[in-house]
Amino acid sequence: MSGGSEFVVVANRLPVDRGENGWRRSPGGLVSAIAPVMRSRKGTWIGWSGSADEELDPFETDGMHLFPVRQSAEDVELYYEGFSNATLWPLYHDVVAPPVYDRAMWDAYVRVNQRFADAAAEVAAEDAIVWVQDYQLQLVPAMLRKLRPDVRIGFFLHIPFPPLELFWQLPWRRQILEGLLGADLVGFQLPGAAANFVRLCRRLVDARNLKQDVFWEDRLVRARAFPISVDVGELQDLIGRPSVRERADELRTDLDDATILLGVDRLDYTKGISERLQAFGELFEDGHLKPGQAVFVQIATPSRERVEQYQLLREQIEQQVGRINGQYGEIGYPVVHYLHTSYDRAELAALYLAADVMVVTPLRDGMNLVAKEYVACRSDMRGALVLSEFAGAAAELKRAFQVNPYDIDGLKSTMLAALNADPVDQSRRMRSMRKRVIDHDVDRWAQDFLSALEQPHQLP
Ligand code: ADQ
Repeated sequence: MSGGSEFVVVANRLPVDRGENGWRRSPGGLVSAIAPVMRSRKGTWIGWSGSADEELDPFETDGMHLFPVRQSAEDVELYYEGFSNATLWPLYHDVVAPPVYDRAMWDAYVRVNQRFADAAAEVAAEDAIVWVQDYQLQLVPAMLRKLRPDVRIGFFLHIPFPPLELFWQLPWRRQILEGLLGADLVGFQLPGAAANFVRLCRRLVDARNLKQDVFWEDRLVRARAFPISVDVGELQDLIGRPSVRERADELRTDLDDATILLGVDRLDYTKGISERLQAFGELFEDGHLKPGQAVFVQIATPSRERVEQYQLLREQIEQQVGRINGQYGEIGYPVVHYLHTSYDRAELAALYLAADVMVVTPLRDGMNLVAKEYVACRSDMRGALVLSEFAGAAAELKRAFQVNPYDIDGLKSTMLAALNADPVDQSRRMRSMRKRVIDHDVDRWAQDFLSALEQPHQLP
């Protein structure tokens, strides 16, 4: 049986949040890049509403058809907090925390992926394009192909894809790989991740390949890199607003015109928050900085708060901030301002405008949109970006002050270099990074992926 949508997006979450006056489109580049495609192609977005045990009928909002998939509280615990965020997330991020291998979590992952695949099979029109998003849904491509061999299936992984030596740990490695191989096109952030995938296909399931084309069960599966980006138009609009500029000035005044270093992250152990705070604290200890002269503003969005590793991280960061302020701050001059909260886009844009140095130091990150957002906001060609070599964005933002976040001395000297860079150097670097981000925004990412997916697809 086929439904009526020629274009279907399948993602763990629906692209909407519940506000006081009903549903609102979620902020973020992915939604704004896909929304126009959804409208022009009669698209449907399949996903979870964010509340457990909620039974919702399909509905329409902002010109998008939404098809909710129900999740029980147990599914949320085992499939989402469990297999997705306690197993796959750490495993795919270089095992920076130990992954949990639990059979009940795996069973829930299979069950929930099947529910998403069934929903996609129900709503997709004959020969539809179905675009599956991210690590929570890696089994959906093969499950959907079984139900609906007529549809064209794309999959995009937003996080890193690990090298074979790490992926091999996963007790269900073959099932995950075969799940992905159900797609016609498997997209990654970086060419290295696509290469990891192809190597795994050869070693784990004996697939043949020609460069990044994999031949599997009489089909061609293409692996390609599509580095994701930001909605440059939205950010340009925000920084053009007088209210945002006034807010940036106000932030600078509130911080006594100190030099501002800024971190903006989900509170996640992959983001390297603790390493950057340690390095910053030591700059005071060494006498390179004085209280009142420089401040670190760390914004940390609450994230995955029911997963144990995240609770531990929160305690660790809060203690560390307390220690640094206790040791190096003075009355009226804390050296770190830590805010555990989520902000709206306008406030974030004001923070980006106010920050002299943006510090993005993940231990591993698929891309990292914060780095690109900062660059997109600095049309004044000011500001400096300190960027981890282990963020996907480092492959494109070559003129950032790049750093190995595990190297605390390296972090210290790189932060100092960024703080002391002369305006001409800053502006040269910013100009080159902006060119890349403006030319490769999130619309281009979506178009590149979809045109590759729609290319003729015969076996040679
Ligand atoms: P994330 O790990 O969530 O994304 P990132 O790419 O930096 O990381 O995106 C975070 C987004 O949330 C940004 O748009 C940022 O502005 C926003 N944000 C962060 N803190 C916020 C706060 N306090 N208030 C409001 N908004 C905040 C995953 C992968 C990344 C990949 C993206 C997209 O882990 O590697 O870049 O998906 O593919």
